[in-house]
Amino acid sequence: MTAPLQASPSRLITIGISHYCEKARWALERAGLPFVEEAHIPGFHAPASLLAGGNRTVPVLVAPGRTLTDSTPILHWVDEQLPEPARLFPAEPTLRAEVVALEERFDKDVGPHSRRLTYFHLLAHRELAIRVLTNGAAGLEATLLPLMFPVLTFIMRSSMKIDAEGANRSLNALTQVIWDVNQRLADGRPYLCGDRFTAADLTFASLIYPVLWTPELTKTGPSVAELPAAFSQQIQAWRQTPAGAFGLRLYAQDRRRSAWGPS
Ligand SMILES: N[C@@H](CCC(=O)N[C@@H](CS)C(=O)NCC(=O)O)C(=O)O
Repeated sequence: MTAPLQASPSRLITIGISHYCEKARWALERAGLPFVEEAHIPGFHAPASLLAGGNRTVPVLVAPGRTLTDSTPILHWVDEQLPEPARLFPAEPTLRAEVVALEERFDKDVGPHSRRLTYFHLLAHRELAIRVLTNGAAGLEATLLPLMFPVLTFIMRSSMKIDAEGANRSLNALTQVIWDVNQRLADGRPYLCGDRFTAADLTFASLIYPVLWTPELTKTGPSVAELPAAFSQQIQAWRQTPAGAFGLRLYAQDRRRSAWGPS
């Protein structure tokens, strides 16, 4: 199989560290579709999203002839460019329904919770939080972030209900999903929906990645050992579950794997 040629690259508007953006980025990279990422620091993403035709959140993909404002339609659009065996959503109806249901569940039950728990632990540590939020970015946004930090964190805390009670709810929600994924993997299957890498795997791994603190996050950010002790201990505990080990394996084995097979 050979990757198709796309006339002009798409624009992917992101928050660099966002896991929903990582989900879209992974799908695009896997399919070999050309895109230019415009990564922002939280807070600065909103005008960029709106100007690109989004509804304030990211990712937004400005593709030839279409603008997609949510990670799930982005995955479906990517799939339209791929032949069936390489697709994230298989054609076979039963398998497809299973993948769609899991993808939706992880969007709802992992994404908001891994984000809230991560921010709950990080935002209390100004220098660490600035390092993570900047994610290696330079330029005006990175310069302004320290000045805007108090306002930005106030808005983040109130809009995402980042407090001890919210963090506890998120801890419980994530524990439940990890338990369910452990059960699903107990029969030794290589992927969540059988023997094929699907949108369920990609969505689980990308949305859980902050609370596994995968190597993607340590490239420019702090190591697990540098994180607040309670957060670091939770990450270590989850890494040792079958679901956590599975998420790490997907990053090690599948994150750079092309949908088109070995090149
Ligand atoms: N359902 C959306 C969720 C996207 C989302 O929550 N994005 C976050 C970044 S992780 C965002 O833009 N937050 C900033 C905001 O709400 O203004 C998707 O799957 O794309």
